[in-house]
Amino acid sequence: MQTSVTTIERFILDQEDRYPEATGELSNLLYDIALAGKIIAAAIRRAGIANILGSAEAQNVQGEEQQKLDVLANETIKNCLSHTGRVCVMGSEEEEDIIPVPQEFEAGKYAVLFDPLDGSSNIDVNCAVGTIFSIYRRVSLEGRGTVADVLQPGVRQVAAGYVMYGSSTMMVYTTGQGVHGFTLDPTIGEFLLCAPRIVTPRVGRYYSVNESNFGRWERGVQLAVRGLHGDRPDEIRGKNSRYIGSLVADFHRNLIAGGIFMYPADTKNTRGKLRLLYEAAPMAFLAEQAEGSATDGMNRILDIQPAHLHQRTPLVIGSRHDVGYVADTLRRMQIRTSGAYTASVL
Ligand code: AHM
Ligand code: MG
Repeated sequence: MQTSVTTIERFILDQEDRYPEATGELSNLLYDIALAGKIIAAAIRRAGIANILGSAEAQNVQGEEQQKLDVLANETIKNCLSHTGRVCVMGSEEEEDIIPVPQEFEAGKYAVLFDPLDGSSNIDVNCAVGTIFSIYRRVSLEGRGTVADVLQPGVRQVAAGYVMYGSSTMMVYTTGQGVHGFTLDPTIGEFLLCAPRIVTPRVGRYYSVNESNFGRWERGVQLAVRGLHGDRPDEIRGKNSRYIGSLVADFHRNLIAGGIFMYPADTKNTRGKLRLLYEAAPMAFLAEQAEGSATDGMNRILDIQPAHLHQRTPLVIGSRHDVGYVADTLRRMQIRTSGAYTASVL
């Protein structure tokens, strides 16, 4: 039996030791999120037995049906973060407005955005789901946080990550010094370091996209996906298809094995489906820190200035070479349709 292990707490503290100016607040905030992840993981594991699956009466702000576990996960994260004095304001996929910390608690210097349980439609078929989080330093000077604290471009994130509830529970995060992965050992209730400094392959093995939307995509996207199929061997080597429909799980697989995940805009979701602030931006921070990249097709996700909390964006994310291929294809099509491109790309 292995007796020397690195817990997430020790790893975070060791990293912080390298920065004499660090106050420990961000470390503690990450540890608060890890605790929320453990509580949510325990609830998910019990879900089938306790028969608490199924829809709550409410719908969320996007008009989608909420699962009971979405509500539980949302409340758990708020409870774990509100009282610590480290956070001034939160934003959640499950709540229409920003969530300033309640008056009875001290307001801290961080703004936290989260998707409490992404991919929740997968829960009742026992597939992996996840919690996604994104942390910014506040920009307002005092008091409860404001909307300006959460509407910051992804490039200003100080930390981001996810907890994946799969065959095991994993927490993966970055504070801008690489991406690190931890597996929850349920016997001791601790996240243990299992993947320090994850680097994603430059060229991926997989492509992940909901192809039932093919007929609703613009032509450039259709061309790019055909290339990923292997129809354009002069441009890119064909890849294998993998799609769960759970961003955290699809992203995680591609991060480790190499691949590209896309959720482009289509005629139904004209601005894309995924949300910029608590889905695309944190994943983009992780992808870049793992030497991959993330765009909305052509532009870097981390540079987008958000206009509102639940803003959507197209997302193309993963292995650097493959994300670049999609951007090149879209650019070529754009030039072509504007008349400036003469060579055939079809
Ligand atoms: P959710 O936040 O309502 O759970 O939806 C987000 C999920 C992502 O996890 C996943 O990538 C995407 O929706 C799948 O969408 P689709 O079923 O249209 O392929
Ligand atoms: Mg979501």
